[in-house]
Amino acid sequence: MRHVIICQESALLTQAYPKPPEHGEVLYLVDDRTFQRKLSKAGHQALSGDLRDGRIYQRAHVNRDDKVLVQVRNPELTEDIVEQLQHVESKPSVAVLTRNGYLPILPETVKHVSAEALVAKATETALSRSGTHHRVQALRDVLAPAKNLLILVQHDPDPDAIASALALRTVLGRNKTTAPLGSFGKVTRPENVTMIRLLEVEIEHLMNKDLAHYDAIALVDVQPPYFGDRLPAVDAVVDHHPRTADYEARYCDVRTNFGSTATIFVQYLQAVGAKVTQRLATALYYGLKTDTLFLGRETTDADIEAFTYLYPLANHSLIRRMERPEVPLRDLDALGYALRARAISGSTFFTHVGLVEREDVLPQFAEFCLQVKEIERSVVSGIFCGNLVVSLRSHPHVKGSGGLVRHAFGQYGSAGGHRSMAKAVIPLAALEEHFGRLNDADLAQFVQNQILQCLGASTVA
Ligand SMILES: [Mn+2]
Repeated sequence: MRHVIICQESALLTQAYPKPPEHGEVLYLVDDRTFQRKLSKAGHQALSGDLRDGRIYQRAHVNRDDKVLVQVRNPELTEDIVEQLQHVESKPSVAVLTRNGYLPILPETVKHVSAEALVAKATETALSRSGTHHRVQALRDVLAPAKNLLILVQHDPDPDAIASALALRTVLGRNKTTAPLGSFGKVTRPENVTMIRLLEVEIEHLMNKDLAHYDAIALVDVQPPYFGDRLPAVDAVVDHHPRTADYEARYCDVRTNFGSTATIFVQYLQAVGAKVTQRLATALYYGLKTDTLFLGRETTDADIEAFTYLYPLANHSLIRRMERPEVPLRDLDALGYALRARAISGSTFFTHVGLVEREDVLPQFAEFCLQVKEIERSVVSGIFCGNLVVSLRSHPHVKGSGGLVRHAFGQYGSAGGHRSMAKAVIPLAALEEHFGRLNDADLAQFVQNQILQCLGASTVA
């Protein structure tokens, strides 16, 4: 593959290819002998001649494997050159770089780029990075004096929060000793548990009294009102959720139009030219992906740019393992049995798996059962750590999963969720207090009855 650059001295293109690139050849075609000698002296291949005369293109053996870029000052000359290139027998790819808003008349196959538009886009990026760099500087100034900095996240931190915390550490040039990640709760969602295990992220479980140990607190993906009056003064807040109440923080960057806090941190990292490791990129990519439901929800250009930046840097096989946790071999038999012992009522699929080794097998299985033909809602239950765990999944158009599960099981344990995914965790002890001893068949029946009662249906086929 060869680039053929048809240009005059001072053309932007001669600056774009200052040295012969290592891969692929570059040939300059120019109309001025002095300029040609200058290019040759600099180590370039160059031919000179009348650019309006087809013979120069024959001499250069221009052909369909070439990529031809044209930039000359005179618009008529541009059109003449393109005309000559139309006569080359095996057609090369041709692009024209124009300036001063001039749009030459070109055949459809020849594409045109405006130098002004290119420059405008590049300068816009540089300007916005300069602005972001100022912000990062302010953030660093606020947090630098702290010997012990606490990076605090929600009670059950999600991938966006965890990734943002790691990114803040990188932006500040700190480590887990001088800037530990802390939460008053713990990670419970199976995917998130897998994420912190695979990426070796440590999250300290905090008690109120632990706060005295820190000289500064930074909140990521969350804001002070979330913690009630539990926190002393907060030093920095970086988040994308709407402000729910007034608060003070020495540094505050809240961007509600962004799909994730990870997006804000990608901009920080890019602005300061920080080295983004594969681990950090993987975390940020996963955070951005889960918070925006794979760019399907509340996504802005900034999110898409962050996604494009992170995609080639992230470890996708790790992401796969976070999204689709492995099924332990022992649980496979339970799943096989559960599939045969299914119950279907209308478009709702029920199955009870019994004792499982890993809790995340249940939502994964519920996801699978949702694929059964004509099924719109799947309810999978099982026993994990002395609890009856119920996982519900539904097609996107079947709403209200969270409400349904809350109605059905809220009185016995914790229950809730979103539109299309929900979960209940009920201590078996609490159930047996109500109903006496229960075997797996009883539990299966209990789950079905509770759900069907709430759905207003009564038959199980
Ligand atoms: Mn978030």
